[in-house]
Amino acid sequence: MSNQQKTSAIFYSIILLCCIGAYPVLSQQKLAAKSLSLSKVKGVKPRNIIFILTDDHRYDALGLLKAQSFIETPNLDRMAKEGAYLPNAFVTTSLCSPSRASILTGLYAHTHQVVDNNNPVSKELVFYPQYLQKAGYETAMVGKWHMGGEFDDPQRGFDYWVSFKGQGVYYPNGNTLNINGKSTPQKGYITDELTDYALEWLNSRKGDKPFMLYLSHKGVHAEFLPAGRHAGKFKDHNFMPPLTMQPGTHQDAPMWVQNQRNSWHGVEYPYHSNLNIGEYYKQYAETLYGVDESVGRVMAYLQEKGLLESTLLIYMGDNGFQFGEHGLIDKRTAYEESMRVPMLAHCPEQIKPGTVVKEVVANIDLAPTLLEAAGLTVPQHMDGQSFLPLMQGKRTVWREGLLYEYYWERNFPHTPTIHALRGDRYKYIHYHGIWDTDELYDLQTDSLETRNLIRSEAHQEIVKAMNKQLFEKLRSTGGMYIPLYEDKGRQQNLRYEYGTPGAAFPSYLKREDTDKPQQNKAQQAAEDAMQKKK
Ligand SMILES: [Ca+2]
Repeated sequence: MSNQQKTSAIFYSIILLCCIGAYPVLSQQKLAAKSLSLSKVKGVKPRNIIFILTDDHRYDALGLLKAQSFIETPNLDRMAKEGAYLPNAFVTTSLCSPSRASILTGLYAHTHQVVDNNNPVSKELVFYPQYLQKAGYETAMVGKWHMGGEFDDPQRGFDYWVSFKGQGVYYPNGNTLNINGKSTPQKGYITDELTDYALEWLNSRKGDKPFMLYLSHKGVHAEFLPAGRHAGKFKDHNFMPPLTMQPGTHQDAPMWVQNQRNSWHGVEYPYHSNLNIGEYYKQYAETLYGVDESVGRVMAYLQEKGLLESTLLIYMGDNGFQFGEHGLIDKRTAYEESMRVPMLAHCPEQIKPGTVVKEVVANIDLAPTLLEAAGLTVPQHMDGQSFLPLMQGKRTVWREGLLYEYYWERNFPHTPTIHALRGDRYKYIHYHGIWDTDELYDLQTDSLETRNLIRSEAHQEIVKAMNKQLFEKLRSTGGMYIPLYEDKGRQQNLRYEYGTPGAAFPSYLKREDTDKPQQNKAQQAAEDAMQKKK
C-alpha cells in the first residue's frame, strides 16, 4: 500500500468511525471527569442552598393555580408570593431517574445516558454537589435518590446521606433507611421523617462553611398515601375530569395514544386495575399537602435561624403526571401535564417578591443555577443554563424551544421513543420506531393539545422548520442515536379484554387504488385469457 493509499484508508476509517459512533463518543467525552475545581466569580459570596425535589408533582397542582378547586399548597403559594414563580418549567425527560440525572449533571438524558429507572449510572458522571464540595460547601442528600436501580449507598458529592432503596415506602414496614452507610429502621411517615433528618442536619452543622441541602421527597409518587392527619382531607370534594379523558376529544391522535387508553398507563386499565382516577387525585392532593407542610417547616427553620433572607430555596417536581389527559395516566409523554413541573424559588436578598419568570426553564438548568448562586463559573460541558439572572430581573440571552426526549422502555411498551421541541407557541412531537403519526400543537389556541395540526396545510412550513430545528438541537448536543440497554424488570404490557380495541389505522395513510388491486386486475385478465384459450 502506498503512503497515499494508507492516508486514504486512515481517512476513510475515521469517517466510518465518525458515522457509526460519533455521537455516543461525543457524549462520553462530555461525561469524562473534569476538574472539580471551578473558578470563583469575584465578589460573589457563596450562598446557602436548599433544593427541594418532589416526585411526580405536576405543574398545576398548586393552590395558586387551583387546577382542581380543592387543591391546597399554602407554603408553596407563600414561596411564589415572597419569591419567584416559574410557570414555564419543564423536564427534558419525564421519568424519575433520567430527570434526576439531568438535575444533578445539567445534561440531557442522551448525554448522561440514564434513560431508564433500572440500569446503572456511569461512574464518569459529575454531580453538581461534587463541585460545591470542592469549593468548600457542606452538602447533604436526604431522601429519594432512585438512579441506577435498587440501592441506597452514599453517593459521591455528599457529606451527609439519608436515603432508601428505589421508590421507598410511605409507612415503615420493616424497611430501612441508609444513614451515612448505616442501615437504620424507618420510624414514621416518610415525608415527615425526611424533613426531620434534613432539619437535624442543618441544626447540627458547626463552623462557617456554606451549605447545600438536597431534600428529595418520596411524595408524591404513586401509590399515594397521605400522612394520617391528612387522610380523607379532600374526600368530599369533586374531581373535575380533564376534557381529553373522554374518547374522541383528541383530534388526529396517534394510534399509540388511543391504544394506551387500555393499558397499564391508560384510564381504562390503570395499573391493571379498576382504579378511580378522581379518588386517586384526591389522595395525590392529600399526600402533596404533607410535602407542602415540609416546605413550611424548612422555611420556618430558616426564619428562626435568621437565614430565610439569604438562603436560596428552590422547589421543583422531577416530572409531571397525567390524571386522564388524552385517556392516559402517569408520565413519559411529551404532553404538557407530563413534561411540565412546578418551580418556585425564594431568596429575598436576590429575588423580589412576586417575581414571575416567563421563560422556558428546565431540569438541565438547575445545576448551572445553583453553581452560579455558589459564586462558581458554570462548566462549559453542561447543556443547561443558569436562570438566576432571570429571577433577578436581568436580561439575558435565553433558549428558543426546549428539546424533549424519552426512550422506549420494554417494561412499559405503550409509549414510544419521543423527540419533541416545545416552543413558546408550537410544540412539535416526533416519534421513532413506530408506524404512526407525529404531532403539532398550537399551544396559544389549543393549550389542552386537542387538535393535532401535523397534516394541516397552513402549518406545513412550521412542521418543516421545527423538524429542522429539532434535529439541529439533537445533532449539536450529541443526541443522534438511540440508547439501548439489556432487559431488566417486569413488563407491564397487558390489555383489558373488554376495553377499547386497537386503534384504526389512520385513513390518510390508506389507499384504495394501490398497485396491488391493479396487479390483481391484470392477473385476473391473464387468467381469463388462459381460460379462453382452453
Ligand atoms: Ca418522578
